[in-house]
Amino acid sequence: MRTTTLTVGLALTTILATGCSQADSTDEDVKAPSEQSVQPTTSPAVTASIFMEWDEGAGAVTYDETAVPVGATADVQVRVEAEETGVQFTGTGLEGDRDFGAHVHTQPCGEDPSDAGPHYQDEPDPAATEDEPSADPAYANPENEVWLDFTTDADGNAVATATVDWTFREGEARSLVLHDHHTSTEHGEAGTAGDRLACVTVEF
Ligand SMILES: [Cu+2]
Repeated sequence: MRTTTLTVGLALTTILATGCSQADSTDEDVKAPSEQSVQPTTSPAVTASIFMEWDEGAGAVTYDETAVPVGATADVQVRVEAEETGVQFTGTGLEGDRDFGAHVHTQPCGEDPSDAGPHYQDEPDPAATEDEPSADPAYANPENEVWLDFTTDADGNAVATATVDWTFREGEARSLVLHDHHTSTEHGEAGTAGDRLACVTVEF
């Protein structure tokens, strides 16, 4: 019983607010679009998704419907500016008053929570393997990875932001994973945050 047709991965491309400030004179309406000063892309790229059970093409998947109910929403904004990358997560309809860990991972979401792969690292940990992902605080830290831990309010809403001084390698950062608790920084456990509760596919 899945009535999810319209909610699959609503990817909202950024809409630039052009044409809002030109009401002063009708004579100016003939100005060609090319003459308007459109700034280069400082606007964030936005991926807006609604959590659902796994299905082919799902933009956001829940693996724990108590923490992340079907119908909860995720909005991920990515802004690149002067070699810095800012990521903002906004969630609604999540379990209230709850801690979550959250990181950018390397693979898109899948049916299995592990499908999202390990964390994206700016400088990859040379000791990491497929079976033993990086847990060395020298690499698994919020400067070398993107961590977006948050705590929801009583209504299940949350906003988390992170800024790093590097940019993603294209095609190598492809999801945001929500975890069971805030992220550990201890040696051997650095970067771990418990079970994977949900996943949002994002092309960072
Ligand atoms: Cu993670």
